[in-house]
Amino acid sequence: MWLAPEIKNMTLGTLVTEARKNVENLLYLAMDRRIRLAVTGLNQAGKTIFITSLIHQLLLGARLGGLPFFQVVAEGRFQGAKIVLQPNMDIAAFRYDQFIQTLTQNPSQWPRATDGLSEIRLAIRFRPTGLLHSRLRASSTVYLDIIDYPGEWLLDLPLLGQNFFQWSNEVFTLCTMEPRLALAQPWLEYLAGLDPKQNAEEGILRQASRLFTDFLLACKAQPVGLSYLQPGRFLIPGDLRDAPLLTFCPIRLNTESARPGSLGQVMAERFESYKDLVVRRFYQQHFSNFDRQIVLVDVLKGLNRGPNHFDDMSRSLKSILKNFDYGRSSLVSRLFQPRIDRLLFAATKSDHVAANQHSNLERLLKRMVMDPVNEASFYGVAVETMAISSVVSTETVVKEHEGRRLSFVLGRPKGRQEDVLLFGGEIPEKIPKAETWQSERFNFLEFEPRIRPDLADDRLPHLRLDLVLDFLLGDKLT
Ligand SMILES: Nc1nc2c(ncn2[C@@H]2O[C@H](COP(=O)(O)OP(=O)(O)OP(=O)(O)O)[C@@H](O)[C@H]2O)c(=O)[nH]1
Ligand SMILES: [Mg+2]
Repeated sequence: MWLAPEIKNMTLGTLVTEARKNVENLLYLAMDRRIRLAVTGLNQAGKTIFITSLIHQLLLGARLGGLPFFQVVAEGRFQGAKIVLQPNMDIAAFRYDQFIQTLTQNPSQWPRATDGLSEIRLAIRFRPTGLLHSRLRASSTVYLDIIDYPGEWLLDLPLLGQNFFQWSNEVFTLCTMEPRLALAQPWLEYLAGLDPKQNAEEGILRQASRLFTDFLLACKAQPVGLSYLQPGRFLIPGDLRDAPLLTFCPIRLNTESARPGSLGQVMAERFESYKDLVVRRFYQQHFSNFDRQIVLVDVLKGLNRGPNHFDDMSRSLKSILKNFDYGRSSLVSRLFQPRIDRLLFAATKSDHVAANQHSNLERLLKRMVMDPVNEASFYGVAVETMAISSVVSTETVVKEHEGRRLSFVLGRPKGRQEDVLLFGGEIPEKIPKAETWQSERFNFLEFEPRIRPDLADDRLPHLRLDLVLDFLLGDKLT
């Protein structure tokens, strides 16, 4: 009898556990009781802090009056939330406990950048609305599944729609413009000495991919900070460091095919293997079947870095979003092909600017994501945009200055020892034209977390996470 290799290697016990897990998941799905939330964002957009604060607000904030606009809470129907056993045995647990500890210790710190995949499942218990429901069941439970991952890996998704020839051409085109042009020189010079038709040798492959990786890392590093960088595992290899899968780079091929055993052909082969074994697998296992999505965007960082970077960030977001399935969801489609039917774009870290700037921040984000919003709305998806803050680390202080009332931000900028009062500047409501975007036009600072251990009310302060929860989950908690 033919058995898939992954089944052959399982013991009876594991098979039973897997089967039970699948039946359980199917049951929750059928009862519309399982929600897979896609938390999408480029690196450092604020995913880990958002997930941490979201969990914290559900576990604690709801009871402490921290979610006034989350209807299920406002209506007194929220009974509580709990972290429960996660669905997959082979994925690291999202370390909520560690992240909260890092944030609330004295001095408080932000958790480090993520370097692998992790997941968490929350059970949310509530009293359903409506007479019929209330008589049948005193309470209902919804399971919320969330995964966290390094933002760099997201940029691999667009590779699925390209072959090696197309991808190489795209990279070379991008490298004709600054800041990539200068940073790519050592790699491009090495490539100039190679012929794609020559025999492939491991030493050459390794050196070419090392120089290409150095180029990607230089593009990512401050102060350059580009986003559209692929393949993602070259930046955060996880357990694939030095694997042949990560030992290739774009090369100038004149045609889409090359002689077997040649440098060009081996590079193309490795690129395809990378797509199959890393990207497709990751996509199928973890990036499909979402019901709801929040896209976190660090708009302020984009503004700080200038027009080229802003475009780079927008391009990255657009090409990532093309890889998700959007559409109105019915019970049948939920079972066989779940689709995202609610999509929220959120400008993160809005506490970096004074409260009177938040509406402009939201308007600017709306402009940035106009195309994906139109596309999703066309398919019947409910779409929203908001300016949020997962963990508020500043205060807005209004002061008279030369006869005008101005809003300032009070907080401890990153790397500083004491609080400072800053006039953060104004956020444009439209994307500024490149010619009016002089250097240093925007300089929004980043802040250290500011969680006062003496606060009687010991929940993390946030901005609009209750509205986020209501939009993303509210209709499932009725
Ligand atoms: N002030 C403020 N800063 C925030 C907030 N959320 C995130 N940050 C800042 O943004 C940084 C990145 O946040 P993370 O949540 O680690 O970002 P990420 O998207 O998980 O990043 P990767 O793991 O690299 O993909 C943090 O270290 C903080 O400096 C917020 O709500 N307020
Ligand atoms: Mg992270």
